[in-house]
Amino acid sequence: MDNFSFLKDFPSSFIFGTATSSYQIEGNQYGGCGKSIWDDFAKRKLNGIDGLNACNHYEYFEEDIKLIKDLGFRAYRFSFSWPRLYPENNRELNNEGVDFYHRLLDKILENGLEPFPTLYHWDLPIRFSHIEGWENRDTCKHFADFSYFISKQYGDLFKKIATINEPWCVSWLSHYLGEHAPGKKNIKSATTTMHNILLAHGWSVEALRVNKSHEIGIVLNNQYAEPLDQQDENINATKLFDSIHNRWFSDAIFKGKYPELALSVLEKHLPENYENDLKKISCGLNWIGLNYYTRSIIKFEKSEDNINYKTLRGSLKKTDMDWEFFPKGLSYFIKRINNEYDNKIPIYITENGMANNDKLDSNGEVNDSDRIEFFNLHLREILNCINEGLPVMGYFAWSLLDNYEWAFGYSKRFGLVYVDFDSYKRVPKKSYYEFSKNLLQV
Ligand code: IFM
Repeated sequence: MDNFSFLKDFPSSFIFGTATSSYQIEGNQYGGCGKSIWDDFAKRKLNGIDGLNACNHYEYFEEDIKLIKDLGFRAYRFSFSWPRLYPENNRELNNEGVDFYHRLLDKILENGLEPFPTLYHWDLPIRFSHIEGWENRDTCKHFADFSYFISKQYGDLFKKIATINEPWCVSWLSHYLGEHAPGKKNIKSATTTMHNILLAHGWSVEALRVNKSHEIGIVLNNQYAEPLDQQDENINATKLFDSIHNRWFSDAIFKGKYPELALSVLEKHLPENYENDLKKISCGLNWIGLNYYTRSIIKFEKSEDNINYKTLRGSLKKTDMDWEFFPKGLSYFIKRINNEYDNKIPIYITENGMANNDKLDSNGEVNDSDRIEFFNLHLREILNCINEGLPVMGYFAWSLLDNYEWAFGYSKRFGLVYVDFDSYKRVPKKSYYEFSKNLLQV
């Protein structure tokens, strides 16, 4: 069961690819890159473990693109680093940065891969922290300008583009739970950011379309929520979790409103006249990206902010992040998008994968059989959805390389390719070969 021979059953138009992000792989000591909120957060909260070197993709990108091509993937999802392009302010471009993304895109195209760029994957230039980052609407305006710049500069080199990666992480995880940069724990900051990051998306879509008719998407991370048991208070807590984590973003984007349940606790923290922005936020997408990893078990627990739930881990098989294998959740969200939001919109699984405690064995190989099982289970869910007629068009394995896993530094390995962070040597793992064995024949 744990092999990928069934990949041949996917439609020939289905796109298999892999995903990365700028801060996690590029190495910001290279090429005149500026500092981001993650450098500051790493200094304050992570003992200085930051993305200074990461995988040195800045110098190794040709090898990395070749790895993607040699595996048999057809697309590459990466992100533009805003501080690499505009290190100091929003007017002075770093030409080395401009040149880097030209060389990267040329290499992607030369290798016959489709580029799937993302405009924002969390490396907000540090200068914005002086104006409270995403809590300030001005940051959204600057992001729209940045989006326009990218479209002008590189827009002829790609068709599809995503605005924001995982708005829940940018807002709730970073401003309420405090686990990501800037590390705030404040409900007003979090709610303001939950709105502003969507506004930034809306303004970005508008700016991109001024220049060109791109195929535009946004990437949402959905997490399946299951009540601890069937007691009413746990069921209601689960609904609240779902409303804040998942529905907040998809309701706003597809329906132009926020879910009532989340509003019942968050509305008082939203910016004044927030309703006026919802039209722009729901301005229409060409595709939707879904990142899916796991589920949470939800239990009622009173909190002073009325966020009356606690998330627990269940007892299913777990990854090195302590995240349970729960592949059913993936088909659940594909169906939810299709049934409840838009039954025509093309769906791309823009991230899915697992951290594993990978080590080189005595032959210099990495046998990541658990990752093969993980991919296998999730890809089968997708194939079932396609066979039921759902418009799932592509799948991006997270991630190409072991990389900087945010608050966990370099301790969690998600890659299809093992990285030695001292020598930058890349070693394809068994999961890489399992994909290539099957995809190269398709
Ligand atoms: O590494 C992250 C990525 O940056 C965003 N989605 C989840 C991944 C695993 O945590």
